[in-house]
Amino acid sequence: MKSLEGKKGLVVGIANEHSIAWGCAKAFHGAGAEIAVTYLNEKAERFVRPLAEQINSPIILPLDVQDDQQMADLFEVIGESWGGLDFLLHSIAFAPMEDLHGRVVDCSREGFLKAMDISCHSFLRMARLAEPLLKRGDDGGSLLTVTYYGSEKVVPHYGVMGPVKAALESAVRYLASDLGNDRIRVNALSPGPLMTRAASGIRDFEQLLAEARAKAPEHEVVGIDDVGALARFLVSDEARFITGNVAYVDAGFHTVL
Ligand code: 0WD
Repeated sequence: MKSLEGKKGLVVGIANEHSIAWGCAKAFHGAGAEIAVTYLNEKAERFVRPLAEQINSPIILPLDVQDDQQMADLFEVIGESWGGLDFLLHSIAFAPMEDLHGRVVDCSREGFLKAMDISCHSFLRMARLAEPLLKRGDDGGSLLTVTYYGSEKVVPHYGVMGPVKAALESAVRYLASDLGNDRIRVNALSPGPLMTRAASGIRDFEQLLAEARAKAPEHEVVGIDDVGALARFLVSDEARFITGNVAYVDAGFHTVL
């Protein structure tokens, strides 16, 4: 039997075939899970729908996490169609370019709040809506988000996303504590740098990739399938005692100076 056979999961954050969320969705599907997929807007739908169809997604819906009604509708459809949910992946981030490209000390209040809202608080909102659906299963369920090492150390040009990811990682620990009694597990994946649309907003990203390859103990950079493999394990029953973690998949980069 495949490790996720019979499980149902929601994947938020596929923009195109380079997205980390797509690597995870493929891994979940390959392990036997049924996957609901969202796309940000009409423009994104063009790229996301064909991918969702490749993995036979029975639920393909729009979701801009800033739109509370859209998020409520999504979870309602999931509840009606599936009667429950086993896991979800939140793989989204956003910061306005002018704030991302400046010094953190100059970041505007509006930019900071928007980055926090989309990249961090949206995970809490999703957890709250998912909670009653996850509780319907015998063994709780699992929530995953995606963070980056720039939360911990100052990474050139990561800017305001550093403090935002630090808040996200802390939120993971508090959510794990809040939801643990219901056996709902909460973890963050922390991949090394990967060339995606989100990454293209970071200045000198090529340099970050080169440095990761040069310094990481394994002298490699990871791909979306490597992140997918970790995500597949973390949402599986085999990971039932793993919660509140930041799980690195970065060829060891975070361990070296
Ligand atoms: O090196 C990297 N690429 C790393 C990314 C290393 C470590 C972590 N991450 C994180 C990112 O910070 C993010 O949290 O992984 C997550 C996924 O990012 P990604 O796969 O690198 O990037 P991408 O394929 O662009 O997916 C992020 C998507 C958005 O894409 P665009 O390109 O349109 O910004 O997040 C989605 C959107 O699809 N997104 C939203 N979804 C719903 N509502 C919203 C929103 N308001 N804003 C952005």
